[in-house]
Amino acid sequence: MKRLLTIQDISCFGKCSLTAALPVISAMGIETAVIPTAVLSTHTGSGFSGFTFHDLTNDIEGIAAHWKRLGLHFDTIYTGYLGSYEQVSLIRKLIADFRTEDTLVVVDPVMGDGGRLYSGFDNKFVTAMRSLCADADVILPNATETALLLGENYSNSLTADDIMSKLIRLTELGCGTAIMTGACEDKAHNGAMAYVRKTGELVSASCENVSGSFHSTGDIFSSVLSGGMTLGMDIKTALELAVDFTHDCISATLPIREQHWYAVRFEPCLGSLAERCRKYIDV
Ligand code: PXL
Repeated sequence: MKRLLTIQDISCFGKCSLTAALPVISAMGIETAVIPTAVLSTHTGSGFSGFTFHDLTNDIEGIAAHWKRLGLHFDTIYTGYLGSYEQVSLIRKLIADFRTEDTLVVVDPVMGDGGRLYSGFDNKFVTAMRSLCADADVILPNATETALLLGENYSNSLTADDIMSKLIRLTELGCGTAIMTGACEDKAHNGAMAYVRKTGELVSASCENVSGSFHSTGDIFSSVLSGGMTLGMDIKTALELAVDFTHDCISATLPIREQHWYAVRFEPCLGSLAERCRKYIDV
C-alpha cells in the first residue's frame, strides 16, 4: 500500500487543507499520514473573520524525530498551507531526512489567490516558499502564487504563451515539474497546465469553466494530483483526474452554493474518485 505524508493546517471548519486532503487521498486508496502546521477555527478566506490560529511549529521536529526512530517511509511528501515562516526550514530538513531515491515531493505553495496574499503572509514568507519549491519534484501554484514566486505582477488574463513562459521560469526555481492551476488556453475552459523540465513536455487538462471562485478547490486539486502520481499515474492521467474531480466537486456545490459558500462539496464525489483509482491499487 502506498503511503503519503501531507503537511498542512487543520482548519476545523471550512473543508480545506487537511480536512479535505485526508478524505480525498484516503478515498484514492493511499495511506495518509499528517503533520498539522497550525490549528485554526476556520480558514482565513473571505467570509470568515475573527478566526483563532494556533501555530504548531514547535511540534514538527519532535514528530519527525519519533518517526525517524520508527523507521517510517513515505512514498510521497506533499506540503500545503504552512503556519509560519520558520516552518519552511524545518520542513526542508524533514524532506531531506525522509527522502529516498523514489520519494515524490509535491509542494503546493499556498500563499494567496485572486491577486492577493492570504492574511498573515508577507514577502519574507514568499522568499522562504521559493526555497521550498527548489526542493520539490512538482509544484502547483495558482496564478497569484506564480506571480509571487516569479516576483512579477499578477494578471488574470494570461495567454497560453504567457503561461508556458511562466511555467518554464517556475522550473528554474529548481523543481522538476511546474503545474499552474486555474490555467487554460481559452476562457470557456478551466484546468491546469504543466511543464516537465526534463523532457520539455507541456501537458494540459481542461474542463468547462464555471464562473466565480470556489474556495478549497486548490487543495482538492493538489490532493488528487499528489495521490494520482503516488499511485503511478503519468502526469497527463493525474492532471485529468484532478481536473475532473475538482469540476465534479464544483458541480455538486452549485445547487447549494449560497449555504455552502466556504468550500466545495466533495463528499458525493468520493465514490467515483475511488472507482477511477481502483485499477492502480495493489489489492
Ligand atoms: O485553501 C487554502 C487554505 C488553507 N488553509 C488555510 C487557508 C487557506 C485559504 O484561505 O486560509 C488556513
